[in-house]
Amino acid sequence: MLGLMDVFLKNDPISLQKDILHHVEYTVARSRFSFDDFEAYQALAHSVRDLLIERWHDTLIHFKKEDPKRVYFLSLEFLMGRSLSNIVINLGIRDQFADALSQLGFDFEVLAEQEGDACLGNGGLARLSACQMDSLATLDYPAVGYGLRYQYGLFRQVIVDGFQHEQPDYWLNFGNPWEIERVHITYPVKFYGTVTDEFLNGEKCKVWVPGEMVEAVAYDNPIPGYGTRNTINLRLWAAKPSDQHDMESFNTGDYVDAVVNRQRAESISSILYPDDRSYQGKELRLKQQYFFVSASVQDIFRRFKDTHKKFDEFPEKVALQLNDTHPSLAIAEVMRVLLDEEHLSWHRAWDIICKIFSFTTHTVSPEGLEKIPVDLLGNLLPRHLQIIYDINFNFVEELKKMIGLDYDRLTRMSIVEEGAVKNIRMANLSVICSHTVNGVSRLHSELLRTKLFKDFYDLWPHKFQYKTNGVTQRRWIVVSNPSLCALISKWLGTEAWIRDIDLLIGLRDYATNAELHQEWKMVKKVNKIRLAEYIEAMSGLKVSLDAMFDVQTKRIHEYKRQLLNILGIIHRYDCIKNMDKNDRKKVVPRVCIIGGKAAPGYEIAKKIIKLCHVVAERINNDNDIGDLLKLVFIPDYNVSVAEMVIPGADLSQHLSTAGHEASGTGSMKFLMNGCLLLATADGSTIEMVEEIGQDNMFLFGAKAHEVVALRKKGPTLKVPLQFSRVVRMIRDGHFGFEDYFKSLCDKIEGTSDYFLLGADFMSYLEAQAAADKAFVDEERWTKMSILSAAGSGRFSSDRTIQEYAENTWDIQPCRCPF
Ligand code: DL6
Repeated sequence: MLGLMDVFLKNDPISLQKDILHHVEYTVARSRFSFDDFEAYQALAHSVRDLLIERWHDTLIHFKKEDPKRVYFLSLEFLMGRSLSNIVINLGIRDQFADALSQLGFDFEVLAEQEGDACLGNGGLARLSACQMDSLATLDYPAVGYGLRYQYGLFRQVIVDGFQHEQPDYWLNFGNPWEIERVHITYPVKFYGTVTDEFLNGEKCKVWVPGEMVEAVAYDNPIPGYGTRNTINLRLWAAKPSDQHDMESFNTGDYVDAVVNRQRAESISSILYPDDRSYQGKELRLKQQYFFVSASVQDIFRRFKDTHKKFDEFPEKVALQLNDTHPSLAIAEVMRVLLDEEHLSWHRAWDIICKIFSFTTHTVSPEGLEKIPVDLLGNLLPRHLQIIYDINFNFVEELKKMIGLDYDRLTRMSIVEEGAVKNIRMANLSVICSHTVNGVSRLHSELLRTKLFKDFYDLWPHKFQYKTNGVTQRRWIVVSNPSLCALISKWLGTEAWIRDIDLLIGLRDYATNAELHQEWKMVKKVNKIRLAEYIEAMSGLKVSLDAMFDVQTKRIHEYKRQLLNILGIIHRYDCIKNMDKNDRKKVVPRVCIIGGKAAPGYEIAKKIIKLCHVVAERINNDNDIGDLLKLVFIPDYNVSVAEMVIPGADLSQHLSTAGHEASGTGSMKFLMNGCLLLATADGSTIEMVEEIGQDNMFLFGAKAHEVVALRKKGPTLKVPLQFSRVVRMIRDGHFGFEDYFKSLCDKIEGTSDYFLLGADFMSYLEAQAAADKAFVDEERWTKMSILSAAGSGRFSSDRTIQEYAENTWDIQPCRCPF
């Protein structure tokens, strides 16, 4: 019988159409003679999914046969966005499907737009996980991703009168063709209860008698690689009531209450926490963490035990990657299983732990490190708390032997934080139990070694590494910027760069080629038109294509300094207002675009969004200004919006106060798309400058090592008059809402200017002026743009993943035969 692959090898559009129509009729249950774009999308997605499943099965069978060491990537967040376009490109079948569809009277791009975003994550960390899954599959690594299948993803941002409102994102409303529900792959997950000592074969052992049980059901999401048959699994867990859940209530006769209680079990996987920086000891959050960790660990043990008897082989077959501290309960859980269920000695179990875990932190600030109140943990997971205490006891005893009775240091390094509220420090647990601790850029790693984890670095320097983040060029060029993709392939004479991004460097040879310049500018123009149309459709604002499209899109945070951008815009507006006609002719027109979500409880961030709107309102309606300056806030910034905004940007801003952005990945997407960067020397930007050269980026601001000294200067720190003037304009009600913005202004004046907006303001304005100057010199700008893309190869997640595989996980590719 012909497999679907054979159909493609024959490149047979009729078979494809038949297949799509079959799904229209039997999967979507619409008449094949009458179906709309959304139904066509659903049918198309199911046709593609059939292909995906074939490859996925082959890969899983191949992995099972070869039994390589696998990496298990544990992450509480995956920001996948849309899947269709990415999948057909990775499978190499986009054009065949597009042809087949056009003969049916449908446009592939229009159907792709029907898909909603899977927003199962907040920001950088979550999108990084998605990019890394793509690279793991493409590079043929035997990997499994594990996470949570939230019913409500990240909130939708709606702007009402300039204020952010949050609406629930029930993304599963219209079904999700990319997941496969595995009703037979379920595991019980236990909570609460008590721990007792019992004797087994004369040995004392711990028995955890849980007070609540919930079922974890697997939903598999196949992730195809590009240019390979390998298709790996992202397994997300959903919570369902267990048959044994709260049997007490049934027995006591309150049937309705008992059913309601059972439903409550589902709430564990119902909602994603919408704050990407702080997690206050919430029981539900802890339950989510343990729920996905417990199910994943059971799954990993089941797979291992299918083919292995001896646990000494465990580290040869299993690498467990902790994506930040969110999954770090896995350490206590693996220990518990080895001790209490597999009855290994503490010594053997601990030896295994130290060989299998690696930890990556995505945080710079000590306040960002997770802590769990001991009372909360002890109540929810009593046995795990005991294990963590035991790990800590052994660690502190060893530490005393190494460093003596240095109580300050012992206190700092302990997993347990004493105080009014006693806490478990999840980062300390992760560092102590992992063989490798990774930062996400060189600067981040330096900050980890000298500040955040200095005590640990002094003890175990060999544990500390870094892997500068990367993003996948499949999503961020091939899918989102098809014209640039075609242009790059044409000039490099090959599509091989899609798998081997180092080839992009070849563009340098044509950086001054007039023909490439023409084509490069044309591609940018096409993308600017698309973005301008989106802006008009969304806000009614018409923007000039001749203006510089200047973009800052990312989560709204004080440290990311969207406020600096807005103050700069007010300054620009103020200058233009005070110019005579002749000077106005020299102004470089700008369309300033800002976008991003503020965590629902983050008041200052919400005020920044409102300020952006009131300033936009004033500028955009000032006829005296015209096309010289426009300001647009793009609501509900997510992966698909990013795919449209990034290719259309001329300039992108990355303004974090140096030393506060662990890496930054948005900048990498802009760079790959030939967008020029205006940035501080922070996170991975420092490495970008090294790749593309200082002349091709607009760098400004204090360096990380200068920031501390500047802060110390405090009240004696002089801020420029220009800065005081724009803040005064806000305070004086130039844009209205002066009472509302008072606290925002208070935050950036005098000693309260923690993120140093005032100190960096002049340098920022100078960088902006340099960008203006470069923009009017088209040839120079285009050359800089080509060199930016050419030098972006190092920032592919393929490079990051290869480094993890070789230096952290010790895994080998395992390629499925075609
Ligand atoms: O490593 C991915 C990404 C970095 O690029 C950003 O610099 C960093 O802020 C971000 N962190 C988070 C919050 N995470 N936690 N925990 O998304 O990670």
